[in-house]
Amino acid sequence: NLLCPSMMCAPCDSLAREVRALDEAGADVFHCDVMDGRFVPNFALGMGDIRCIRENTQKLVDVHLMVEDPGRYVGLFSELGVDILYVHPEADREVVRTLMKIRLSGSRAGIALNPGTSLDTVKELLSLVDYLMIMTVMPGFSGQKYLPFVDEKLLEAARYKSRYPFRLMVDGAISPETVQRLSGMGVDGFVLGTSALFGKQEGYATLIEKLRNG
Ligand code: S6P
Ligand code: MG
Repeated sequence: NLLCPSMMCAPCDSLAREVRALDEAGADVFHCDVMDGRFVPNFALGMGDIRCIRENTQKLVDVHLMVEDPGRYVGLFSELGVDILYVHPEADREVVRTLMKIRLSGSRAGIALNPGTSLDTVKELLSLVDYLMIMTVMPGFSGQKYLPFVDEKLLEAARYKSRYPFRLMVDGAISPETVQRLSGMGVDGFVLGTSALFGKQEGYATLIEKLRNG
């Protein structure tokens, strides 16, 4: 399982220190949410934050672009040394070109799908991606409730794994119980925010260890 702390949920006093603590505690991928106030009604991490995260870990760094026309920004993020770039097909009329551009830039390509987006509309993209991230909340905010109707899409996505080599990820309201349950359904990676990792009594190492070993 890939455990991916959602860095927009990290305490704000020292980003560099949080990154090093999460790295040491066993995090696999640093998940960086970027929002433009248009595709979603909110703003999130900026270039300076992502640069800081990149500079403080050797682990994988992903950027989840919740922006209109994400293809315009591929160069910007690949120059920062981001390992995985997620785009929303809902926000991109040229998504095939964008995914090819991401791979050409040397990063891994991912698509993120809103809860209401059917897999049927994107199955043609599955041979072009290394990661498929299914949103289990509407993108834009942390601290929301898990949308149970997405389970059916997760089962369907897991079946596509036998045909395409992508990793199946989930993002939104992922609790320790959800990690257990969805692992059993074939999910490979989990974005961890306020429901599983941040603002808890226990330290990162304990929480991550429990999430890994149930
Ligand atoms: C939501 C964003 C997510 C959140 C994450 C927070 O727009 O893409 O990555 O940061 O879902 O986790 P939680 O447990 O607060 O929902
Ligand atoms: Mg995200």
